[in-house]
Amino acid sequence: MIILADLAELKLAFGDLDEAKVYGILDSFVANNPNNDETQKIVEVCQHGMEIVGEKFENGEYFVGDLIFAGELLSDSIDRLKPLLGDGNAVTRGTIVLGTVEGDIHDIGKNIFKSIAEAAGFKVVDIGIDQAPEAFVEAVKIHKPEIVGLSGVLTLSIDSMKRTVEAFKAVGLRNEVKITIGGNAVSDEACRYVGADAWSKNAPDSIKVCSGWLL
Ligand code: B12
Repeated sequence: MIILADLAELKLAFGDLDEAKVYGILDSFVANNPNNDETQKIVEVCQHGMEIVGEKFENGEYFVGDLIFAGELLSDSIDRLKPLLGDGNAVTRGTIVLGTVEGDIHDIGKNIFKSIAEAAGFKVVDIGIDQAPEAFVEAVKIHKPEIVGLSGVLTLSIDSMKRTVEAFKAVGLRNEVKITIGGNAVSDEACRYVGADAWSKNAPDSIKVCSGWLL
């Protein structure tokens, strides 16, 4: 069972970039063998901790080096939790081509989405960060996925996402795939502007949408 006070402490430890404390709390969670829902909750709390990091960066308390450290801390934390997110051996539900759009090098959220999608039984073809529209088109031609996931946290990434969707239209592939966008910058309005089918700032929720598309 996970304890709410520990979750609050985890979020603060993340915001403080207190590595020893973060790992200590995570190790005690893992020792209690949380179920998939509880593990997703823990992932969400780590993500909220990152929001504190973002605020401290904005008000000048943290610098880019701290962001890099925060990124590594979150990635290592997800690695510790990954075995609890599922065995990934379920029947393959479908394929998702995933990448961070052009101009954006953030990949922590993308990697979390990937881990959760794989745990839910999807095959994920991850084409990496800073990927041009043409790279997504090429990957779709090769892997023939049902779904394309575009990740991006910068405000500028919304325009890259739009260019990517337009590239699919230009080669007649837009109606062959469902497109979901995710990352800090997405919203309902951005989704309409981009021409995507769905958006989410929360990986577990978006996996439910992806699963619904394949029913
Ligand atoms: C860590 C970090 C970095 C690290 C990234 C390390 C890495 N490997 O990714 C480093 C240091 C490299 C970095 C660089 C920069 N960063 Co930065 N960074 C962050 C920070 C602190 C956290 C981002 C993050 O990982 N969040 C946690 C993840 C889990 O959240 P998420 O991405 O939203 O993902 C979740 C959902 O959105 C969803 N999701 C994500 N992807 C997908 C995809 C699909 C398909 C779906 C369905 C769902 C989904 O699921 C995830 C899990 O639930 C944010 C602050 C913040 N509060 O977000 C700033 C932030 C994003 N960075 C910012 C900036 C300005 C920069 C730099 C320009 C800094 C600089 N001066 O050089 C550069 C950008 C370089 C570039 N061209 O991309 C700004 C962006 C401002 C803006 N509005 O555009 C922010 C908001 C900080 C700030 N408040 O100013 N950054």
